[in-house]
Amino acid sequence: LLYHSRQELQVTMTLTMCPVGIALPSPLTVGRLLIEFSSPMSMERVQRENPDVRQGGKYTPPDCLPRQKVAILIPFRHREHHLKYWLHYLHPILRRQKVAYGIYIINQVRGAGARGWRGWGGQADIVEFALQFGEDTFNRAKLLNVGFMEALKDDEEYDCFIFSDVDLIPMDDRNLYRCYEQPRHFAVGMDKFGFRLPYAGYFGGVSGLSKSQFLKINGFPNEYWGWGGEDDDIFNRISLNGMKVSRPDIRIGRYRMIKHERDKHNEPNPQRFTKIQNTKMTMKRDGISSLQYRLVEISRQPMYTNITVEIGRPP
Ligand code: UD2
Ligand code: MN
Repeated sequence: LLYHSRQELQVTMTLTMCPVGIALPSPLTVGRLLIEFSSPMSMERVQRENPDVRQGGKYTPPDCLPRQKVAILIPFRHREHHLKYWLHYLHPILRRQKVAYGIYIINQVRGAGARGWRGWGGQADIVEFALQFGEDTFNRAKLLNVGFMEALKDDEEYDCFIFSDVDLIPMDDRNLYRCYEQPRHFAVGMDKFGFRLPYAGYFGGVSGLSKSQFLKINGFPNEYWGWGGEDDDIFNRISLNGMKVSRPDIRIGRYRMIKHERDKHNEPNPQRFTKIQNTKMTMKRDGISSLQYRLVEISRQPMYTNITVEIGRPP
C-alpha cells in the first residue's frame, strides 16, 4: 500500500492531466465490485454520499485535468426505482475513474392532449393510471438522439457521449466510462447472458461514441418504436462507416441488470428483423439530421439533469 488515506493520496497529486487508462492494480480503481439491489435505496442517501457532485449531476476531478468531457445519457420512463440504484453505484465509480461528466435522464412523455387528463379530478393513482393507459410506444434510440442534442446545448464542450440503460451497473470499475479510438461497447458480459457476448454484433446496454464518431453515423435511428433492434442498427451504422467496435476484456466488462418485467408500451417491435437489413439505405435520411421533438422541460436535480420530451408516436 502506498497511501494511508484518500486525503494523503490527493495531497501527493499535482494538477497534471488525469491518467488515460488506469493501471491495475491502482490506488484509484478497486476492480471487482459487489453489486446488489436488495437493500433499500433513497435519493437522500445518494445525495448524502456524493456531496461533491454539483447541481444537475455534474462532476470534475479536483486533482487533475480531465482529458474528455463525458455526457452520460439514459433513456427513461417510469424507472425511478432503478435510477436510484444507478446513481448510487455510478457516481462513486465515475469519480474514481477521474472523468469529468454530467448525467442526463431523457424522459419520454406523451403530448399535450394526454396531459389534459390531469384536469379530470379524482385520486392521484387514478390520474396516474389514466396517464399510463394513454401512453405512446417507447423509443430508446430517438431519446438518445435528443440527449445528444440537449447535452451539447447545455455544454458545448462535451466531446464524448455514453448511452446507458437505467438498469445496468458495471461490476468492475476498471471498465472506464470514456471514449476510445473506435466506438465502444461497454456491456460485454451480462448476468442474464451468462457473462458472455450473446452474438458478435451485440451492441446493447451501454455504449459510447465520441462526438465525431456519433456524427459520422448520423446519430441513432429515430424509427425504431418499441423493444429491440435499435442497438443492432447502430452496430450496422458503425460497420458501414468503416469503424470497428472496441470492447473491454470480458473479465472486466461484466454487468448486473436489475431484474424487471417488460414495460407496458414497449412491446417487441415486429419490424425489427427487416429494419436491420436496411440500415445502409435508411441511415442517411433517418438520424440526427432528421430528428424532431418537442422539449417539455429541463430540470436540474442534485444528482442528474432531467430532460422531459415529447417524441411523437409511430406512424
Ligand atoms: C435490451 C438492451 C437495451 C436495448 C433493449 C431493446 C441489454 C443489456 N440491453 O434491454 O440496450 O437494446 O434490449 O430495445 O441487452 N426504458 C424505460 N422505460 C420503459 C422502457 C424502457 O426507462 O418503459 C429504458 C430503460 O433505460 C431501460 C432501457 O430503456 O433499461 C431498455 O429497456 P429494457 O430494460 O426494457 O430492455 P432490455 O432489458 O431487454
Ligand atoms: Mn433492462
